[in-house]
Amino acid sequence: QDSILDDEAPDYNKDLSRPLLELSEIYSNVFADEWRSFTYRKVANKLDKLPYKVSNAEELKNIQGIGKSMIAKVKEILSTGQLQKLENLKANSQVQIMQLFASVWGIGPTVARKLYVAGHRTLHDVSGDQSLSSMARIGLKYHNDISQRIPHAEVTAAGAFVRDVIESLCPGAVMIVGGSYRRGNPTCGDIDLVITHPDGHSHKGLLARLLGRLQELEFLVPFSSSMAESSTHKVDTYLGICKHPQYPLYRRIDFKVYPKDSYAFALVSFTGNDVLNRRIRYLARTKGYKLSDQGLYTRVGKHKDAQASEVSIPCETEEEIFEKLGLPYPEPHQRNW
Ligand code: DCP
Ligand code: MG
Ligand code: MN
Repeated sequence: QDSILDDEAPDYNKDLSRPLLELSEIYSNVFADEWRSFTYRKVANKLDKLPYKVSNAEELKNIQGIGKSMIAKVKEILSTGQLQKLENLKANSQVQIMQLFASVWGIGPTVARKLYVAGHRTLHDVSGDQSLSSMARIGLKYHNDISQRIPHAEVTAAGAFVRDVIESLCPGAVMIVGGSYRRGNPTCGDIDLVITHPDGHSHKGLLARLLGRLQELEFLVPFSSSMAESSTHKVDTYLGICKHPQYPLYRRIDFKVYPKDSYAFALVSFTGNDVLNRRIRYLARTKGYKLSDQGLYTRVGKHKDAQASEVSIPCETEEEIFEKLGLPYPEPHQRNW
């Protein structure tokens, strides 16, 4: 069993994990093969966490989740220093262009392929395409800025900025910066905010007011689209672009507002990482539960598609959730699977 409590290991195996991560990106962006992409990323994360340098691929045989074909790939990297399959893909100009297109916020693999097929070869070409969604337009406009990683300190500052505004609009509301920031990563791809109010009702309608105020303060780029906004009875979501007044670059920011009953589940889900989420959701399934960002539900019946109960098992803290799943509690910095 993998220990979920391992502290971060130094980068002993970056030379092995880097090509696997690159393949993961290509599988997602070019082939829209999310399953294969995920498998490569999962194995790369595992290699990164090993407390020793792998010198013989056979050593990996006993690690759960590393199968024969991955071992063959590690073997190839160890003996030749590269992965021929990856080198071939990277040398292919269609692959390069589709990866570039798919790196734009608001452009997924399907649209990237469509744009390529329509004859576009550069981002400049793409910017003239009339079929682009409004999100893709914003994504293109800020592409250079939002492609940069965000230093930890800037995420802290952006979080504090939003927290102050929330406090002024809705005293007592709670906001936690989740995602890679909460896991302690030195840089982040975006800013993930998870918000609630402990009184159980004041969170309602908060997101719209917050977004309005943040736009007035010119922290948020005014932008709305059906891709950026969604609401269910349990969660209000907004995906946007922001800029802290004291920093030069525009950044991607995600807002999630939950009722208090779901907050602990939302925190687990939006702290991640994604590999941990899949893992604990799978574990929950094997124990007769369904775990989501909104709750932990008991399944009625044994079948794979068995209905989940309507009402969640109450958990006020992340600790309680891990306890219900029978897992030791991992601190956020121990969730870099
Ligand atoms: N998440 C998930 N599955 C996905 C995407 C996200 O479970 N396919 C969860 C886990 C992530 C969290 O949401 O940790 C935030 O998503 P991000 O895409 O912002 O990822 P991170 O914050 O982990 O990393 P980054 O630094 O790239 O933003
Ligand atoms: Mg993030
Ligand atoms: Mn995010």
